[in-house]
Amino acid sequence: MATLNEELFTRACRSIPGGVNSPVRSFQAVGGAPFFVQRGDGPFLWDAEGNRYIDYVGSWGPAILGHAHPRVVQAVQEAAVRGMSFGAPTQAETLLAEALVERFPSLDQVRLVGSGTEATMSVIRLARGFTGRTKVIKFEGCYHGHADDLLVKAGSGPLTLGQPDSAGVPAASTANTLALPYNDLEAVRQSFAQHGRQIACVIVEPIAGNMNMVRPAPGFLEGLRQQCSAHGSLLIFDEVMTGFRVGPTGVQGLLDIRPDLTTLGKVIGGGMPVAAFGGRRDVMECIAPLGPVYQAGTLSGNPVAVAAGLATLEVIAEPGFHDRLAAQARHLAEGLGACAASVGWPFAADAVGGMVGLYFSPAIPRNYREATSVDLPAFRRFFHACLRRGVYFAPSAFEAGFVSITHDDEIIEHTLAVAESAFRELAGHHSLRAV
Ligand code: HOZ
Repeated sequence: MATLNEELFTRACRSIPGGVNSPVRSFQAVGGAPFFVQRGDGPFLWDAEGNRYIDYVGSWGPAILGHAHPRVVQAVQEAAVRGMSFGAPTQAETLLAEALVERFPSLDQVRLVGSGTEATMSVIRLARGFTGRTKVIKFEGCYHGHADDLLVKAGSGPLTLGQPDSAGVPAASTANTLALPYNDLEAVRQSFAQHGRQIACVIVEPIAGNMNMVRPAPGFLEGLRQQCSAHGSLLIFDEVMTGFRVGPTGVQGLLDIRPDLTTLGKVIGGGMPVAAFGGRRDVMECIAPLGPVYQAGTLSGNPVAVAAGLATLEVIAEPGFHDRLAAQARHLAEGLGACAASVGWPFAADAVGGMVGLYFSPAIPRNYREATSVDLPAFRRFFHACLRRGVYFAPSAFEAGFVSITHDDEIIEHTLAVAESAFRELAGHHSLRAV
């Protein structure tokens, strides 16, 4: 007999393609039906059947304070009673813009939009408009939203579904996109040598989080900065995932590198649809109404969403927030490594700030090729073994994991006990198969 979650999924599939409004949620990569969330609180989710899960997806990054944080909920309620959307400026938008500009030294100005995809597609148009050039360098396995010209060797959902290049994207849309291997500075140098002054920008996830988490090699981002400056191209850090997540000023703050332009999202909306792009004043002033690069949106800077973002940024600005978050994520990553080692399973884990990587491979991957060479069947079995025991990791081997400030030591210890028995189940299954 079908469970309630299965029934809800079957029903959803009748009116929504694949039953979901974003593909990775469908569990297609891990098998089975997704659970339907009824509510969330702190580190927990409850599904429609009343099962509770410790959540390491965290809405794919925004839930840095855990679910339904009281200050965020209050801010949203207070904003909602004043009106949901005006399509006219509100002061709260300026406050959020100021909060971003104050914290990120590379941002002279920002524009608020509704999603990370809008931010990245707008920033590419801006880079092209400002430089008068057409070519864009991106990196294999990086995901910059689902705009046509960026769906080339893309990570996240396209990679999870085995379609890193999407159907429906005309060749002409990607003709000017150069996809290079992540962490390969030599390939970047060659590309600049070949295409020289045609390259408008280099866009990079400065810590990749959409082919699992992959750190930049020492000198890689510095090399990108140097190449862009030498050739008059703009360097864009896509910090939709990493901004406020790996530290208070993103990867650029951790490594002290100043990109020309930055995209932000996820945390800055506190769980509501807010994203932003920003950077050098001379570049940002090319956007309409000041300049010729057009960009707009009815729900951009939506007052209710902005209220959630502002409340979230206030809480994470409290002293010691990111140190605590990072310690919790490290506890998880080190503990998972120890659990796997205790049964001799080839596994590695890593953490930066509140972001974690779980790799079903003996070493931490450094690029798309290594990230996609992991043991997918083992990942799937581990995922389901954890889920059955009430721990929800991302249903894809190609997504980062996220810890919130509410994932305290007790929650992490409980997770590790679950992971230990999941690894034991994996090892038992393996030795049974070997018999
Ligand atoms: N592509 C998103 C993660 N990197 C998933 C978004 C979602 O399903 O909500």
